[in-house]
Amino acid sequence: MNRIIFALDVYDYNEALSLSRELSNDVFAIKVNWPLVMNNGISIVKEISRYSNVICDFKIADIDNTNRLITEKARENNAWGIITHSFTGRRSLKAVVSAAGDMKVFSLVSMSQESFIDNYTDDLVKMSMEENVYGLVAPGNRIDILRHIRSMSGDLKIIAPGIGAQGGGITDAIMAGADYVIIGRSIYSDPEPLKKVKSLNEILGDD
Ligand code: O7E
Repeated sequence: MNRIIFALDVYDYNEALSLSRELSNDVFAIKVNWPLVMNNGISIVKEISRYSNVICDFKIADIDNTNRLITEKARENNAWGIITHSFTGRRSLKAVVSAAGDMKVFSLVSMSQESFIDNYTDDLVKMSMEENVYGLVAPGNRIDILRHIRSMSGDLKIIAPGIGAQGGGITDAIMAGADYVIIGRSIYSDPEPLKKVKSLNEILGDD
């Protein structure tokens, strides 16, 4: 069992593929964000899905129809999961959930940096639960907020960024209720990414 979601925030095609191949057995999923897709196109999602679960972090935050169009592209390219904002409201969130099919939908309810979303977190958690998302994105470096979100969100999966480069501790985040931790720079900027992942898994007691 692995609880690390690797944030593959690089531009380069060869680097992305080689990191995906190298780390896929030791992470739960690989999160793909705009930098990689902007440089390589959406088909990079399908390529990486040959090695790992892929979560498309497209930070979807638009009207229902545009959300649907973006979600369908992720699905077409074999994504395992998709991350959407929820502050855009119920109609937008519904569009993602309905277009996602079997893909897991994660709704962001609080960021790893202070933001205006903090004023609405409770409402966003409630709405996300009512709309049957699979999980939430909550900050792994703001432990009180993470703990609060965990207490509200039943058995929804929580994935938590903010570990390492943004100051959060991996064990703290898991203890506060994260099911998975999202980690980017601390892994891909390390001279030995695989060794780094293995050492993080060891800290968590995961193999
Ligand atoms: O700081 P790093 O390098 O470990 O990377 C963290 C990753 O999580 C990076 O891809 C960033 O875009 C993402 N993230 C946050 O850091 N904070 C958030 O609040 C939310 C996300 C995220 O995944 O956004 C989903 C909308």
